Order: sequence, then C-alpha cells, then structure tokens
Amino acid sequence: MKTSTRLRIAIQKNGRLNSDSMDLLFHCGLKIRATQKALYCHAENLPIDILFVRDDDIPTLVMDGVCDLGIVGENVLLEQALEHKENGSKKEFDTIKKLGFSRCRLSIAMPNDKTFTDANTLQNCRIATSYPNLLRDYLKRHHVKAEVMTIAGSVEVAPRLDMADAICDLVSTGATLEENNLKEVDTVIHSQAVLIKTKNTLTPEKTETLELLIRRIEGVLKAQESKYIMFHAPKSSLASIKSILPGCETPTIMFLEGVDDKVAVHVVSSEGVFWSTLEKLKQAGASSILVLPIEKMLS
Ligand code: PRT
Ligand code: ZN
Repeated sequence: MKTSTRLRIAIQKNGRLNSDSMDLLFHCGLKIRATQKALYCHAENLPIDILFVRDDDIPTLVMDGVCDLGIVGENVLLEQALEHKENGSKKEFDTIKKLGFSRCRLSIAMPNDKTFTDANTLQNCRIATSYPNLLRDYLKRHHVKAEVMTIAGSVEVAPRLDMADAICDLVSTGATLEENNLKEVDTVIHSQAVLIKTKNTLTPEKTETLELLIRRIEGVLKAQESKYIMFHAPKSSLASIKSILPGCETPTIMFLEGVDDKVAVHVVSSEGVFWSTLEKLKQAGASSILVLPIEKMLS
C-alpha cells in the first residue's frame, strides 16, 4: 500500500472552531478551495489535506493515526483523554501548540439564590454536565461525593427543571448562565484551541511539511501579538521612552529632516500595546504615535 506523503489535518466542519482554524491555515499561506459541503479537501500549494469533521471525532482521528494533526478545544481533548485512561486504553497524542482562540472555561455554576463557599458545598449534590470525566476528576481532587448526571446538551436548564442542583458547563461571556439565573462559582479547567499530533512516526516528507507548518503557525501567532510602533520623540527622552516599552526589540532611530532635537523611532513590540502605554509615551514627550498591525513575522 502506498503511504500518502500529504499531511492530513482534522478540522471542525461547522461550529465555533471552524472559522478561526481555517483563518489560521489561510494565514499560514495554504490555498484551499473548500466548498460548504466538502468533507475533504486538498491545499493547492502545499502537500496538506484537510478533513472536516465534528470536533468530538478529532482526538480519536489523531490518536488512531487516521489524521496526522488536528485542531480541537482542550475541553474535548482532556475529557476524552480521561475517558481513555479510565478504560485503560493506551490512546495518546502530542500537543504541539496552544493556538489562542476559542478560549472558554469549564465551570461549576449554581442558581443565583444558592450560596457557594468552596467545593465542599457540592457535597451530595446532583450536577448536570456534558463533561462527566472532567467533572469527576474535579470532584475527586476536592474529595467531594456528588452525583454526576451526564446530559448531551442544554445543560443550563437542568436546575430550572429541578433535575440538578448545579451544572458543569462551558462558559465564555457568561451571558447564557445569566439568562438562566445561574452564577459561575468555580473553574474546572481553562480551555483554548490546540494543535495536536499523532504519536505515529511520520514519513520524512510529512515531517518536513509539519516543520514548515509549525514555523508558519508560530510566525502567525507572534505577528498577532506583536505591533509596529512609530513615533517622534525628543532625543533627551529616549532612555525613559525605552523603559515604557516592555517586550520591544532595539528601536530603529531615524533623523528628522530639519529637526535637531527630535528623532523618529520605529519599534516592534511583542506584547499588546495598551492605551495606557501610549499615554505614558505621550507624557514622556512622544508625538505622532502610530501603532500598526504586523501581518507576517519570521525570526
Ligand atoms: O458539531 P460539533 O460537535 O463539531 O460542535 P459542538 O456543537 O460540539 O461544539 P461548538 O461548535 O459549540 O464548540 C466548539 C468548541 O468551541 C468547544 O468545544 C470549546 O472548545 C469552544 N468554545 C468556546 C465554546 C464556547 N466558547 C462556548 N461558549 N463551546 C461552547 N460554548 C457554549 C457553552 O456550552 C454554553 O452553552 O456557549 C454557551 C455559553 O456561552 P456564553 O458566551 O453565554 O458564556
Ligand atoms: Zn462537538
């Protein structure tokens, strides 16, 4: 049987992870012509294929080696990893990179009118969740005995129907909890999208493509965090201005035509640039301050 030389990546077909996953690959330079209905598509300019599936199937596809890589939420990944551990199965994967999108937390929530002091409050409670393994792990860590009720969806309505005393569900803005008169009382895990890789040994061709893709992903993530800052500054303030810009590379200083006491400063900041930083720069004498996004970065 001929082994494919093309790297295969599993991505969520529809849902919260899909567009950010596709954007990331697009920014890595992949040219993909995916139609709405396509389950499988090829990058035109790199030896990479994409399989569009439900997010719950991604860990297994990667652990079984059907796909070499996958992009999935840590919540799904950790839940399935605990399930495999519980069943004594040896399924494994490598986490290559946290990707910074689809951030959320798996949290315990209770009705607004109930008091929560610490995890002990949950003693003998019924807790509804779609993440039974992560919840059991949380209860075990806190030495709490409670009934775990596994339900597939609409977990937040369980307390209102008197099916449960508390829930354990994903929260991002908190609006869904608020709509259901629930309050977030403890965090089980924080989650974001991650890139995972099969434990299987890849062919040299696939390894080469993987290394290229990882370098580009790192470049995209770094560029997203970084900003290009330009401003004019009095020569006498340069030392104090440098101390205001943490995470910055050595600035480029340029002369300003016909101006003796000021220079133009260009600098790349690898940290978010907040309004407060710009205000401090202005106080230190900087003017004409511009902050620009960076599209690509290769160190
Ligand atoms: O069809 P498929 O199985 O592929 O998708 P899915 O329906 O299982 O998942 P989907 O698309 O809803 O979410 C995919 C992933 O996005 C999740 O596994 C998380 O990693 C991540 N994510 C980030 C979230 C949220 N934020 C989120 N807020 N997933 C779900 N929610 C839900 C949550 O369950 C609750 O119902 O949104 C509601 C709460 O949101 P807030 O903003 O009101 O707090
Ligand atoms: Zn799912």
